[in-house]
Amino acid sequence: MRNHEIARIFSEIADIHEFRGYDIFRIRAYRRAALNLEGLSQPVDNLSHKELLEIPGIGKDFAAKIEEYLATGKIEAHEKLKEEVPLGMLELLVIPGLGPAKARLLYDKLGVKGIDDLERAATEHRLAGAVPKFGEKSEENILKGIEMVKRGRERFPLGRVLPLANSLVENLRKQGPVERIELAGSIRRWKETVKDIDIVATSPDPLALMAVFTSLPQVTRVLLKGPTKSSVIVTEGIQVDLRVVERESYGAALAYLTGSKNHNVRLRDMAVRQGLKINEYGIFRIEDDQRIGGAEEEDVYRVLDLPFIAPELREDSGEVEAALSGALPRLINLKDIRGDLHVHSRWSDGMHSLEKVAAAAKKRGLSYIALTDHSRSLAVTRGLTVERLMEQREEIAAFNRENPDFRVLHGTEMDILPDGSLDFPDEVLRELDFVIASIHSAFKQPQEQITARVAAAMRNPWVTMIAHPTGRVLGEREAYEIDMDEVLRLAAETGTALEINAYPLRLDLNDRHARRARELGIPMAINTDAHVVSNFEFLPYGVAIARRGWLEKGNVLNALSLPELLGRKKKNSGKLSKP
Ligand code: DGT
Ligand code: CA
Ligand code: ZN
Repeated sequence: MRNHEIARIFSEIADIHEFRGYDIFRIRAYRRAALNLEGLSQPVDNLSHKELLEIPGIGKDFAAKIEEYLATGKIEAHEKLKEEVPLGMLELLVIPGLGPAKARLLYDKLGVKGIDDLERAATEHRLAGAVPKFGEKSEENILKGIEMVKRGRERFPLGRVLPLANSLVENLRKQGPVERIELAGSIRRWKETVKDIDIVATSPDPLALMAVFTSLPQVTRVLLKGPTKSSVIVTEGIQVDLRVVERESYGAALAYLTGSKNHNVRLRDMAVRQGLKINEYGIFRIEDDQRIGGAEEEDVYRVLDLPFIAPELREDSGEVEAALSGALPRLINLKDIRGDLHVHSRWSDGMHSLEKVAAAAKKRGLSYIALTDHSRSLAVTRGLTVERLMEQREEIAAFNRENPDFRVLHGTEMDILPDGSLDFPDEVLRELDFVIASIHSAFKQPQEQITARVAAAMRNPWVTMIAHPTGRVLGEREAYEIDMDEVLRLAAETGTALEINAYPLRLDLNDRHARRARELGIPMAINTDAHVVSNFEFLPYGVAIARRGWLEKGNVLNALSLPELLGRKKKNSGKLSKP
């Protein structure tokens, strides 16, 4: 959606304004407009001028800028502003712990104009003298941040690449000539980060298709153009490879290019032992080179007498053995998800009313949500006091009375405070339907301390679930030093659910943790943590991580019907949530 592109430009304008020391109200206005654009459920392309003005935070000036972007693909004011800041400055702003204001100080005092300057200054301990309250520890953190940003340049978060990849496939399908076309590689396996975009297709006129591909509007550079393979660089610097193959080879090529490499090696070895050869062109009998399949991907598994193995499992992490012994999991599907147990509204830092959130969830096919706004200590999110929590309870009860076909559970996303205590006392928690505990502060505590915080929360009989248990944000923040072995052990012991947070930059727990959680019988939940209704669209990412973790429907709390969910009990408590 272009909403996202425009939102990014607005926040970049805000950053530049802040770097230049412009008017704080103007900066806030841009940030607010950006946030509201992200939260919009329809594409801005479809909105009339009048409807644009109805978006909160969008006045005449911003509406004109949006229209300018839709018409020309850029915003002149933004282009001008970019010339006013040194090249490389904007790149600096993505480093955690370094906002526009600090970047400005470093520029003024040390002449830092880009990431390489910054790295040198931090290594030479010159930052501390330039920025107030900056010490050796901060310099270390900046260096870590630089490393993460540099690493992030090589692999891209799936959530940033997949929408782009889908739009490329859509374009090719429309402009053709194309018969069959699909994404392959790590994207098709839903790996959390990907190096590039791999596409496989068949076409009656491969050269014509390649000509369309290399001149798509997203393409910024053509690396290679041939009748069977072309490679281009698209916006954001991502490489895209398109392979056009013969019809009889499509399935074999798709399997080959989906990978993983190690999975394919296993299959090929098995094939050779049976006198067969599997490659990207097809499946052949070795003795006479006779083709025995390859048009369909299923052929590859069929000739080896294996059941079809879902792309998400193809990591050579036991899936071939499981397929051989009939022990493949019956993976959870998106349509199995019946509710979302982690959702925010404007009672705290969400953007929409309870009604709007519930309506959007229902439209996505869900039959219940837990409204889990933040708790009182998290002031930046306007966390709820006990008093407001009780007011919210009334609103939810009234809503449920009027909407018998959907259910809003009353929950909280309660902060686990730095000293390990919980933000609400048990008398309050026992009144709620669903209690999430999670960490939003003191991320840098040593392992023992931060693990003990989460452990204390799990031991509390009223805490149903730990949200985003490791705290990592891809490309922004590493996981806390938390001891996951201990967390998983205690979750199993207490019956506390663990979340797979579907927000594409979180995906927390990740696939490996999810798989261990399944082995330990820990109840899991796949939630969007929606702050705006468009976030419900992130659910497929969470389901994909669950599938990569071998989860079945039975492992996932929000695949239960509402009565089943409410009937569940936590091991160390009389109830999981209140019936
Ligand atoms: P990444 O790093 O996120 O791009 O991960 P993949 O798995 O997409 O890796 P990529 O793009 O290098 O290659 C796509 C697929 O092509 C890979 O999953 C398996 C296949 N492939 C690539 N290189 C080789 C190779 O040297 N040998 C074999 N057997 N297969 C390969
Ligand atoms: Ca790839
Ligand atoms: Zn949340």
